[in-house]
Amino acid sequence: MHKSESSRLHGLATCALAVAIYASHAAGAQAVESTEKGESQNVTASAVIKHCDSQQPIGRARLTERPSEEGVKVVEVEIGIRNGLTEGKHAVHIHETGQCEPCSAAKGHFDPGPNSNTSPDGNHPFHAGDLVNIDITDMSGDVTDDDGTPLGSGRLQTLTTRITLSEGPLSLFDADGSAFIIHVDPDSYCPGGEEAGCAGGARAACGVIVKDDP
Ligand SMILES: [Cu+2]
Repeated sequence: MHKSESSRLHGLATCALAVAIYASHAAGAQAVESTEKGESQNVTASAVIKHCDSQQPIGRARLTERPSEEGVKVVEVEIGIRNGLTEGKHAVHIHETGQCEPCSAAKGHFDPGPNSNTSPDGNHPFHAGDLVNIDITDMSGDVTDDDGTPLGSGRLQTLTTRITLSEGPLSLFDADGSAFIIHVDPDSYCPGGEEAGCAGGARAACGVIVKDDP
C-alpha cells in the first residue's frame, strides 16, 4: 500500500473510532435517560420462521430498533435459515397480518397509511414491508425435503427505515400484527410493473413477529 494512502486510512480509522466512542457515549446517555423513564434502550422483536408445508421451524428472525426521538427510525433485521430452503435467492417481505397457518393468512405486504396498497405484485417494491432477498448458499448440511430436493442455510442482515417496532404510524404491531414471508423465488422488484410472481411467487416460509418484553 502507498504510504500516504496508509496514513490516510489510519486517519480515517482514528476518526471512525472517535465517532464510535462518541456514539456509544451518546447511546449510553440516552439509555440512562430511557431507564429513568422506565424504558429499555432498544425495542426488539423476534420470529420463529416455519416452513409453509411442514410448519416445522427452519430459522429465526430478530429485529432491533435503535432508540430515537424521531418518527422515522432505523430497524435492523437479521434472519438465519438452517437447512430449510432451496439454494439461491428468495424474496423476503413483512406481510400485513401476524398469522402463518396457513401461510396465506399473512395476507398482502405490510403497507400502512392513507394510500395503502398491499397487493404483492401490484404495488411492489413500494410497500413499507419490502426487504432484500435472502441468499441460501451453504448446502453442506446434506439435508433434503421429502422429494429429495437439497435444502441449505443462509443469513440476511439488513436495515430499514420503512417500519418501526415502537408505536406510531409505521409500527408492525398494529391491531392484527405482522409476519415475515420468505418466498420460493427471488424478488425481481417488479421493474416492469405488475407481473404475476414478480415479487417472489409462492410462499416457502413464514414467521409471526412477536415483540420482546422490555
Ligand atoms: Cu411477500
